[in-house]
Amino acid sequence: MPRAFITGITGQDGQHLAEFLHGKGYQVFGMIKGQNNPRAIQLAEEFPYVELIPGDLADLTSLVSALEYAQPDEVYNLGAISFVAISFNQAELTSNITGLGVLRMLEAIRMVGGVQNNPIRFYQASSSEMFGQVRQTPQTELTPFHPRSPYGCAKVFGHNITVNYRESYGIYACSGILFNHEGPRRGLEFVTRKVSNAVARIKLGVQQEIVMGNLDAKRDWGYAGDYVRAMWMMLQQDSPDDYVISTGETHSIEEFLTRAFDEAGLPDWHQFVRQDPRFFRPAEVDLLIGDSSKARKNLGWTPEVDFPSLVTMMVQHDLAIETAKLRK
Ligand code: GDR
Repeated sequence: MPRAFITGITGQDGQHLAEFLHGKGYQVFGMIKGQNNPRAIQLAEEFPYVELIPGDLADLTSLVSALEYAQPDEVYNLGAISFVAISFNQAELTSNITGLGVLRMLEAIRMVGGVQNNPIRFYQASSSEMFGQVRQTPQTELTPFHPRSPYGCAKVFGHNITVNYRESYGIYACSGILFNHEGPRRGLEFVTRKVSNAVARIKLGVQQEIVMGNLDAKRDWGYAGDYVRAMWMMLQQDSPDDYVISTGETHSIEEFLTRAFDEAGLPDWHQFVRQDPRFFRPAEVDLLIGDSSKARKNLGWTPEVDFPSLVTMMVQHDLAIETAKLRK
């Protein structure tokens, strides 16, 4: 039975990946931080097959212990302070966890190594936020980085140190440059889920408006379930490499709003949306669109859920859960 160790197990991608790897016959270990973490209880109920191990990306010793215990074949580093907006207020913490956390994990892998002739394979969750103020469109693995937030800067460090440890020590380390990926498990702080959830609540009469930031930004939005498949595929190749994972389409926040309101059968969104400066960021990433032809060619990866289906999936999910809450 292959063994996988996941950091960021409580997040959207951690959950999708645990489910996917379990389906492939893996024994799945998830790292959980903090004392009495309330998400651990929730996770144990929903994913009883995941064995939780205490550890923290800020603490190298805990990472070494966790790897020694799990003895994984594959490590997926999805743990991060992942909300771009908060990284402006907590820049040092973000740099420590999202950036230096990658270095600590690579050092732990160097120390623990893996069983002989079967070295640990490492996946780093890199991000399209590294492209920031984009230097070319669409963005590929070779597009220069110009991050626009402390989060983006930390991800650039994580990406570069992953490449460096691969080149310096021969670690099987891959960096997946994933563009935005969404779904019903997305946290409510991210724009797509904020909208799908608010739309459901407006439809049911329990919310009156949505307060938002910049509606002009454009993102290449895919479905998280499709994207975790790409992570696994990267670690099954003969040699490690870096890959852009994206749909190749871009849509504005306004387009997302239009589709989401439409899906719920609500009138024009303009009358329900108010903009507030507190949701604007000190520096914005205006346009992202990825060219994932390398992943499509080398890994045989293709996304299965398109933009309209993604919006439908998220709005219908939120309508169902918000309706169930009302019935309680
Ligand atoms: P992003 O995702 O920053 O692209 O990073 P997010 O959904 O937070 O923002 C997308 C865009 O929407 C604009 N926006 C708002 N965003 C939020 N969250 N709330 C609002 O009210 C709002 N109004 C407008 C933002 O300004 C932005 O332009 C995500 C994260 O998952 C990262 O961790 C990941 O690396 C990248 O995607 C790929």
